[in-house]
Amino acid sequence: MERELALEFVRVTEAAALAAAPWMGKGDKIAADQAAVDAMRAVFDTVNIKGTVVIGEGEKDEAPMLYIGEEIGCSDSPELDIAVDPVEGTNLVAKGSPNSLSVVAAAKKGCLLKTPVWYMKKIAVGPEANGAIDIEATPTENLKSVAKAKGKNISDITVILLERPRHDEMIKEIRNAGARIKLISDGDVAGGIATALSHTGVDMLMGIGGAPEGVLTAAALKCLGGEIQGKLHIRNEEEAQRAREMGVDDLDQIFTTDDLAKGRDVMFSVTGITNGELLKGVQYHGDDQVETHSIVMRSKTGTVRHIKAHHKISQKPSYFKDE
Ligand code: VTB
Ligand code: MG
Ligand code: MG
Repeated sequence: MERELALEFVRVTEAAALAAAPWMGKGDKIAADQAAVDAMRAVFDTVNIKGTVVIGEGEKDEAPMLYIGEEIGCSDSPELDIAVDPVEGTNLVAKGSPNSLSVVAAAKKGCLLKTPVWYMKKIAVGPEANGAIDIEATPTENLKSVAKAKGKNISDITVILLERPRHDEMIKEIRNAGARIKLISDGDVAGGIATALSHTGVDMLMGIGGAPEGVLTAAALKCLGGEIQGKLHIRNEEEAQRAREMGVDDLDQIFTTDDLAKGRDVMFSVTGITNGELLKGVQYHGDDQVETHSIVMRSKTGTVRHIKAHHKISQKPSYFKDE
C-alpha cells in the first residue's frame, strides 16, 4: 500500500465522525450510525483503491453498515481488504458517553479475517506485555505475567472489560487477584487500543466482545506493537456450523494478532466521535469551525500519527451536515 493512503483513510474516519457527531445525545443510535455509514461510503468512493469490505460490523446489532463483500474505492488497484466500524459504540453516541470512535483497517486482499460468528473471547495488551499473555490461562495467571513484563505489581494493573453478566466470574477473579478494573458499557475497540497507549492508564483488555471488533483491534495493535489473542465465542450449533463452513476446522483455535490481521502492511485510522481517554471527540467551535482528532498508523513502518484537523462544514458535501 502506498503510504499516501494513510491520509485518505483519515479522511474516511473523519467524515464518518463528523457525520455521526451531530447525533450525540439525541438518543437515536441508528440515525448516528446511518449518517456515519453514508459519509464513510461516500468518501471511500473517492479513494484510489479496489477495496472489498470484509468487516462491515453491523450484523450483530442489526445496525446500518457497509456490506460484507461491498466493493469500495474508485480504482482497479491496489486490491485491499477493508474492515470498518463507522461508529464503534453507537449507544455511546446516542447517550453522549465517552469513547465512541470511527475506525477503518486496511490490508492486502486476504489479510483481514472474515469473522464467521458475532462474538469473540479476547485478551489484549500493549507492546511492553507483548508475549506475556495466554488466552488459555486464568485471569490471575495473565495478570501475574503482564505485571511482571511491565515491572508493576498486580495492584498497579488496570484491566478494561465490557460490563456484562457474562463477565461476572472473570470480574470476581480479577478483583480477588488485586488488580484495578475499568468497566465499560460499549466500545471494546477503544479498550483494546488503550492498552497500547500509556496515557490511557489501561494495561489489559479481557472478556467477550464483538468478533469484528477483535479484527479491528488486532489491526491497530499490530501497528502499535501490542498483542491480542482471540477465540471464537460460539453460542449454538448453528454458529458452530457457520464457523466450519467459513473454514474454521478447529472451533477452539486461538487467533493471534497475525491470524486476525495478516501480513506486514496493515493500516489503521481512528477518529474520536465523543470525547474519551484515547482521543478527543468532534469539537464545535462555532463560526463554522469544527475540530477532529485522529490517529493513523502503519504496521510496516510503525509510524503513529496524531492528526488534529479543522473543518469548515459549510464547504463540505451535504453528508457531513445534520439534515
Ligand atoms: C462490543 C463493543 C461494541 O458490542 O464488541 C460489544 O465494542 C459486544 O456485544 O461497541 P454485546 O453488546 O452484545 O455484549 C458493542 O457494544 C456494540 O457493537
Ligand atoms: Mg462496533
Ligand atoms: Mg458500529
